Amino acid sequence: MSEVARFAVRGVIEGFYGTPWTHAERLDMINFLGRHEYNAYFYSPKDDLYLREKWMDQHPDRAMREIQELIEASRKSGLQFVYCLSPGLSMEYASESHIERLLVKYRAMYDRGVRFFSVLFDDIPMHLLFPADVQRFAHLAAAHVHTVLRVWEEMSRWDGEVRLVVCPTQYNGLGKEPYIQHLGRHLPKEIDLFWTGRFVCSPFLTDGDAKRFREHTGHKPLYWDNYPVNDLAMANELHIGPLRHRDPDLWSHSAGYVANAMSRPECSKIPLITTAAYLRDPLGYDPQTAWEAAVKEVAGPEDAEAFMRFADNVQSSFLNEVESPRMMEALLAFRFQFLQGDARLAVQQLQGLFLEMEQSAEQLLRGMSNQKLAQECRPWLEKYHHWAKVGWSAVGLVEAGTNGRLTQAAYYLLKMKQWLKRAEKLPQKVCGQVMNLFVEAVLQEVRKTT
Ligand code: LOG
Repeated sequence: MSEVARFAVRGVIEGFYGTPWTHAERLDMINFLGRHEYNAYFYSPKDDLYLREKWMDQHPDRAMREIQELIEASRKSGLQFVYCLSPGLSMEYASESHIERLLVKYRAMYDRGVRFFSVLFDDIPMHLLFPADVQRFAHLAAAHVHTVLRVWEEMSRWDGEVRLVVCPTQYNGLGKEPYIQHLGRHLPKEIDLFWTGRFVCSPFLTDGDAKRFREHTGHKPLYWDNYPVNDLAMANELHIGPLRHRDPDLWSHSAGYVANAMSRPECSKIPLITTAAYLRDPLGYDPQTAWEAAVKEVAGPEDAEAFMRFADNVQSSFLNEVESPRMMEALLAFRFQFLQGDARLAVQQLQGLFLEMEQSAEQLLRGMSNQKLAQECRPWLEKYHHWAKVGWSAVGLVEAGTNGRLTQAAYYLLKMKQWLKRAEKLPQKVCGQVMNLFVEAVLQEVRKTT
């Protein structure tokens, strides 16, 4: 561990819903994580049947061979491979044979060299599902305590050092909710608890909340940060912006930090590089600087500038409400300049902006040196391109209209509407509401003058 990297666990979890990473993507990611001073990779794609729905069944031979390779690759990259199981959809906690089956799965990984394990109880019903459980346990937390303690008891007897982390069913909030308090207070301190902060996707992670979590549960939280993950309701957002709003002292109040990644591994690398910068030096972390460096590294030096222009319009998420700051500023300046200053210059400047936008879109769409990145971003890039065309036609319309060239204005109006239709057909989030508002303002002017 480098001297300045102070979070004890610096991990990435493949913990999203949606298409799991391929074996090649995982190997590449593990290598990447090692280079960026992460020290743990949590293997837990929600859609891998053998980790959740079929948690009782052994992985098919091929998957087993691949897992073996991942374990080996992790070791070489200086990472712990963390094997996670999510049995809660069908586990009868009171059943000793279910506990046995769980242990058989973990043991198979232990025999292959894994020493870090996780039991995930997230995203399952908050109540007990089986009559035998209802009879035996007062509530879900009691059943989970029983299960984890049984697993821990067995694991601790295996000869090597093992580590266990549990994801509670209630994994966000204040830490004083009855379920998590019960869980925390009945599990030994060396078992870590995952926590996503106040919310599933927490805009802020603070020292104060971490301290309170510890007071209530008796455990320092192991942060499971739901960024950059963009699954389910967030699927139209591409989380390529930098990590923000994580307190600089979090490392001393937590058991570690684990980022949940996107099902798009190449795109994930951009925010994950910024996260690595935060983990390395939380106090000195500057999102913008880290972001620019990350884009340069992932997009490559030839495409970095164009990609940064694009990314500037694809940065909003629960971490950041601001979208398209550069464009926003240019549009405000345009309005002012057009109405009260030099209208011709105003038009020229805005035309320049949309032209630059179109050129960067075309450069990136034509083919980037990082083809995988281009492919993963494609729908967002297309929308970015369409917005450039919308903007370009809108400026043409304003210019022709205010200079009395009505046929030309009609042509631009038509073009603008065509491109608008194409842009709006794509559900991906690009430019937030900024372009829609601009178009609306232009259309209002058109209505006034016709
Ligand atoms: C899941 C996670 C998912 C994420 C974001 C946790 C602990 N579990 O609401 O697998 O990727 O939200 O949608 C989750 O966060 N549940």
